[in-house]
Amino acid sequence: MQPLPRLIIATRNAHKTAEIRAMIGDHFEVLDATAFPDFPEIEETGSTFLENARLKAEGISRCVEGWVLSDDSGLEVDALGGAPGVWSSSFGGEEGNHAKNNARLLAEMTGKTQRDARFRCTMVLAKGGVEHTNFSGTVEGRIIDAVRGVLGFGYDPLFIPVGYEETFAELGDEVKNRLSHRARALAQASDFLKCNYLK
Ligand code: ITT
Repeated sequence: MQPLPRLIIATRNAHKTAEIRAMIGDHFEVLDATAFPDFPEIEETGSTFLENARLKAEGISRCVEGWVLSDDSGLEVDALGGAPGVWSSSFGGEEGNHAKNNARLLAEMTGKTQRDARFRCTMVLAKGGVEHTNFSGTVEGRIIDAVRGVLGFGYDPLFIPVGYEETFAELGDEVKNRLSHRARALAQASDFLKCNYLK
């Protein structure tokens, strides 16, 4: 049997990698930056998801052979003018602290009747330090007023996707990976790689 083509994900977020692997692991050997201790820490200085996704994909693809896929993602809440957006991972004051992020979101949403929100994911495919193409996906939903569920990560316990009555943290990966922002961006990236490069 042929070995699977390797796809490096420019992330240190194990939850993202697990979701991506669950969705395309039959077609690609999915590795992330945690498998390469020498990879640099990429500073996310962009002001859009695309700029940050580009920084991560281009930066990591300078250090490794083959295709690199980045994922910059976050939550946009209409009543907060699109916040936390690109600052989703540090909204609560401490990078990657999901409990603090959720606590701040709940505080900001207190008393708000407009609860519409969406997750957005932008992915960049790069090779040799150069972006080749990019893809985006969103999933619409609403923010509830107390955390529910223990599955997933980040803002999942506060987000109910349109058409459901449970949060992503209650629905779990099988449902989330069918309709999430990440699933929608990844389907395009995966089709692109399969059609153009992995014959
Ligand atoms: P990398 O930069 O290493 O990929 P990160 O977690 O810092 O990891 P981002 O800068 O893209 O990644 O920030 C993503 C944040 O957005 C994440 O920490 C969550 O707070 C939120 N987020 C993104 N996707 C999510 C999802 O599927 N479910 C819940 N929260 C999500």
